[in-house]
Amino acid sequence: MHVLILGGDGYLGWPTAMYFSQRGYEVTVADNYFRRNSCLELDVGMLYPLPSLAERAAIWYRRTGKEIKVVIGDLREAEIMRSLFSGTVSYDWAINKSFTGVPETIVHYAEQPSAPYSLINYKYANTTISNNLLVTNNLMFAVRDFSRDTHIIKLGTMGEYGTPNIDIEEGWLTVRHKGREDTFLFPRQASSLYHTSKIMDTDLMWFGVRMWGLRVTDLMQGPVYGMLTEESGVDERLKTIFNYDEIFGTIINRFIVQAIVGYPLTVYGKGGQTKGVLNINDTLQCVYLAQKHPAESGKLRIYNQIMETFSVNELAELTRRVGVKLGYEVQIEHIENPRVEAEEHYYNPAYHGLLELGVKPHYLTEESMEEMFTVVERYKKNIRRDVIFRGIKW
Ligand code: USQ
Repeated sequence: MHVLILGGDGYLGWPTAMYFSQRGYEVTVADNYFRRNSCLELDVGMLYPLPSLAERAAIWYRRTGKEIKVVIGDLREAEIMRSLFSGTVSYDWAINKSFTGVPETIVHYAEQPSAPYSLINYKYANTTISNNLLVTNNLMFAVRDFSRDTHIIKLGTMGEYGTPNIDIEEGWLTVRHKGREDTFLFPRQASSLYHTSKIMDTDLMWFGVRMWGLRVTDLMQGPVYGMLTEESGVDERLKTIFNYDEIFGTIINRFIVQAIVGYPLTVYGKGGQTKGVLNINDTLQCVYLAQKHPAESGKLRIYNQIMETFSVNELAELTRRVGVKLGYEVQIEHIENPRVEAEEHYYNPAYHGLLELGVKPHYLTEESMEEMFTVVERYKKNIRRDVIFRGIKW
C-alpha cells in the first residue's frame, strides 16, 4: 500500500507520514515548505528548530530502517502534482529513487491552514485562496486522469459549518421542502477566508465525485493540540512543528505557552466560543482508520473529526488550574475580539462516524495537559512574548 501525503512537512503531515511508515506502508511526502517559509516571512518564531524534511526522513530511516520518500515542490504547479502519478517525479530524498507507483491513498493537508493569516490583508487572502483551491483542483484532475480508484482523504474543518442554531450533522442534511425531500451538503457559513477556502475545496471534490466517480473522505476537523506522538518518541529531532503565535498556533497550544511565560491567557471577547477539539494522536488514528475503510467510488463521505467540545473560557480555566498546580501564576484576560465570530452560541455537532470506525479518543484532562506543559517547559527559553498577540483584525 502506497500513501502519498501532500503537505508532509506540516504540523499534521509529518506525524502522519511516520505513523503510516511505522505500520508498513510505502510513504511519499510532498511539500513546498510553505509553513516554515511563512514563519520566517511573518517572523512568528516556533518553539524549537526543525531539521529539513530530507533530514527528518534520513533520521527516520536510520532509526527504523523505513523509507519515507521526499518531494519538495509547489503543488499549485499542475505538472509537479501530475508527476507524482505519472512516474516522472524526481525525489529529493529517497533510498530507492525509482517510482513507487500510483498511490492507493492520498492524504491532502497541502493547505494554508490559518484563519488569521487569511485576513492579514488582500495578498494573504489571495495566497490562501489560490493555494488551497489550485492544489485541490490539481489533485482532483491528477486522480481523474491517472488513478480514479485512488482514495482521497482531504482535511476539512468544523469551521465550515459556522455556528448554526441547529444541530450540526456529519456533512449532510436531508431537507423536506413543499412535500418533497432531498439530501444536500450541510449548510456552510464560514467566519474566515481560510474556512471559506475549505468550503470551496469541498465543493470541488463533490463535483469530482459526481462527475467522475472519485472516492473522497472529508474529515471536518476541529482545532488540534499536542505535539508528541508514538513515532516522534523515536528521536528528539522528529517532533512536529509547534507554533504558539497568533497566526499558526491553535488555542490550547497557545494557552499552555502563555501560562508558562506568565502572559495572561488571551481569551477573545466573552470566551463563549465553543469548539470541538482533538489530540494530535487522534488525528492520526482518524486518518488511518479512514484509509483502512475507504469511501466507495462515487461517494463523498464526511466525518466530523472532533472528540469533545469546550468553550474558550473552559479551556482557559483548565489551563489556569494545571498551570497553578505546576507552580505558575496564571491570569486570564478577556481582550477585545480581533475576529468577527459569535461569542455565545448554540453548538451541538454530531461526531459518531469515526468513533464507529474504531477511534479510541485521547481526552483533554488535567493529566494530559500537564504532560504538554512538561514538554513546552523544556523550550521555555525559546518562547517569544512579542509574537503571542498582534491583533490581526478581521
Ligand atoms: N481564540 C481565543 N484566543 C486565542 C486564540 C483563539 O479566544 O488566543 C479563540 C478564537 O477566537 C476561536 C477559537 O479560540 O474562536 C479557536 O481559535 P484557533 O486559532 O485555535 O482555531 P481556528 O482559527 O478556528 O483554526 C484552527 C486551525 C485550522 C483548523 C481549525 C478547526 O488553525 O487549521 O481548520 O482550527 S475549526 O476551528 O473547528 O474550524
